[in-house]
Amino acid sequence: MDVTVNNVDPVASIDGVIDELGTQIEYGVRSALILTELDAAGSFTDVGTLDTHTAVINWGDGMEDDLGSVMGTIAATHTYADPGDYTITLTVTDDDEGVGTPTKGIRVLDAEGATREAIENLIPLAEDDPNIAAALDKLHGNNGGPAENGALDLLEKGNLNAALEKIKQALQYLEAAEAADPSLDLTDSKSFLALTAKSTANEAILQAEAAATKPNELQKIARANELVAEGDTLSGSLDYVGAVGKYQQAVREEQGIY
Ligand SMILES: [Ca+2]
Repeated sequence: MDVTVNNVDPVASIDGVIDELGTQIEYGVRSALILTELDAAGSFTDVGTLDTHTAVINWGDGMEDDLGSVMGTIAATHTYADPGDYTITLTVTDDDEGVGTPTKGIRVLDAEGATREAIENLIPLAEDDPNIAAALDKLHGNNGGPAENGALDLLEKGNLNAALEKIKQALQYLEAAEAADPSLDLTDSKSFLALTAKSTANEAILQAEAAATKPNELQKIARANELVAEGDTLSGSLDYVGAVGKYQQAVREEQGIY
């Protein structure tokens, strides 16, 4: 008697993508920032309990990571260089060439795009809250009127140091809003603005790296990278204002190099 044993494909899922501050990235809800790290987590099951598996994650930007042999869970890290909408595809393959290929769409923004998203998220909260309205004013400049000197305008003009000063001031107003209303939790907006500032600093460092030729310029870039790391430590302990101050210092180190 012939017995045919059919392989069953692995059932895989992308369980989440989180930014450096631990917030879930969800298309249309929370975007990611270029030049900051994202962690993707996945998992899979296979009714063929003796099957072995390999995994590849494709980030949708022309890059993929071969994760090799995997057992049940998947973890991978990626940094996007350019803004855009991307589809992340996880491919889990068993030893009989059965595959599971879940996908997840995400939006990745540059600092300007992220500032726009932060503004959109804060507008509904600003109506009855003067502190949030003041934060919006720092981000948008002239709050809804002709663009002037908000963070968004300054980023568009390439005045990164002044833009980060405005983001820092916006964060201070958001903290004042929370202090005035203990039921208010603006953590998502605050961490998003901190990552926006970090992305700005990293972009300045990249540009400086491309232009630097002199030893003192390379020294400044090294110092800027240290400042970004110091900022990361502060934002990790929820000191977003302090973190943006460090990212702003990092931007200032690069002034004159590019
Ligand atoms: Ca199988």
